[in-house]
Amino acid sequence: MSRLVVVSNRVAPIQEGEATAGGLAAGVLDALKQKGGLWFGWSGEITATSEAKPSLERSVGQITLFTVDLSRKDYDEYYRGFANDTLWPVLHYQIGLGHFEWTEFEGYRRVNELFAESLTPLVRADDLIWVHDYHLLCLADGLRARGLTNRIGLFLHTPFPAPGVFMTIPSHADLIKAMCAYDLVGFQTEIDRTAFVDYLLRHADGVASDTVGAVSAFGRLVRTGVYPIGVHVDEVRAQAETPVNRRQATRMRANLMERLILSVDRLDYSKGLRQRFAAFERFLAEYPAQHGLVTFMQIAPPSRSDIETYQRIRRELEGEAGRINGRFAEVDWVPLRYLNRSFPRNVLMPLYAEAQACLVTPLRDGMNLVAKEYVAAQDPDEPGVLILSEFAGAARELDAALLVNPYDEAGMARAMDQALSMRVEERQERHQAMMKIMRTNSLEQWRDRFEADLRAE
Ligand code: GDG
Repeated sequence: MSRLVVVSNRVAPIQEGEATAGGLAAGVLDALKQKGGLWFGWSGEITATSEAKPSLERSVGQITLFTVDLSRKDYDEYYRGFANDTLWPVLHYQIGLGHFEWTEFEGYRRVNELFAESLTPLVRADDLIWVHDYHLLCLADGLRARGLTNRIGLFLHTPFPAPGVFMTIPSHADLIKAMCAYDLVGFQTEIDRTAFVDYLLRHADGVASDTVGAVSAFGRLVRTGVYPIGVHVDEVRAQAETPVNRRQATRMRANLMERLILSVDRLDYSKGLRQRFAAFERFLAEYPAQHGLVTFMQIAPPSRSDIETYQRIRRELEGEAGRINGRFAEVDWVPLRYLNRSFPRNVLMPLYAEAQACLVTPLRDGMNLVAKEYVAAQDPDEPGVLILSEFAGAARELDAALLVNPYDEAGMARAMDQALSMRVEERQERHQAMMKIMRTNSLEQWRDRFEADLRAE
């Protein structure tokens, strides 16, 4: 069987047994762990110049990692600029936060070309190439220009917005044309897939093909599909239950109040942390009976901290956490614990199991693996309650959660109260329903279905 070649922005920080704050990492590592293959990406190093000279980073089991370094200019224009300061906000419907510069778009294209140039000599004729995420929308175009006829697929971990939103990016037409060089483009939900197809049909002279989900555009046939990413449910529960892990969580838990509401997110404006803090404040104001009983713990490891919008959200949250605690805390009770750092996974999973409720309220999210991990970590006899944003991809599957609108502070406050007072039978019923879906849409399924579809004629 042909080899799998995985390409994603980063490779270096992802090692087995090491903490990582990105969902893609877990999925990609898993995809490669069993069958083996090659993984290519940026080393994380910034050097004087970018050179299309891939170096063998290391071999982990059956996986061989190749990386390239980036120059400061490339990093600034491609990664910090176009990918994270233009594409990321727009893909998450945050048009007002997006900032566009043509020079940065050129940097983005240049790095996609650099990846293509570096990867081409490593690829064998029958390799299957699986590219990940919004950093590399133009990679297949670069590989085709170098004569590669391999199957090349793209999986977008983020949402794909309605065409009108995507078209606020001045270079939208170039991006879409480049995306049509892929054979298969995979999305987390049907909403995202439909938005992409809609763009092709209405704005790119695309023609729907007889093959379901396929569109002819720019002289190529692009197939599209929906592949909701999942988690290893049994592995998560096992980690949550392991006695040695559990002891640490119990110790942490002992210092908190009776009821724990937990949130875990990369520190990112798309995760709706500001709105969530406001909703918790509303909850404290409207449900005084909960005072002294409940702790809301927000774990938020910093990410992309050299981008101004990320620095701003960090400052805002620090201020808000202090203000809310100042308003409600008692000498023996601090309602909000805001932890601006990451924790090892073997601490996080048992902590999920300790929490009566988990607040996952992004303004938009491709999927959101925290929601799925929380459900998987629960004791089936005494499960906690997931409060989930209707704008997270996960809400399409986990509709037995308490679904909320992250812009509705009062609604979220109500959901917190409902979660903390929900009877055990209802909690079990909701938990079972979600587990059933998660077992069907597992991480293995995600990987195998995408790979099979990419392979298929
Ligand atoms: C992108 C899309 C999509 C978080 N804090 C710590 C930590 N984490 C882990 C979680 C979870 C992962 O990071 C976060 O995954 P999410 O899915 O929630 O979010 P993104 O990073 O934005 O991921 C997203 C995902 O790709 C996969 O397709 O679901 O929509 O935006 O696994 O547990 N892990 C450790 N310490 C932490 O402090 N060890």
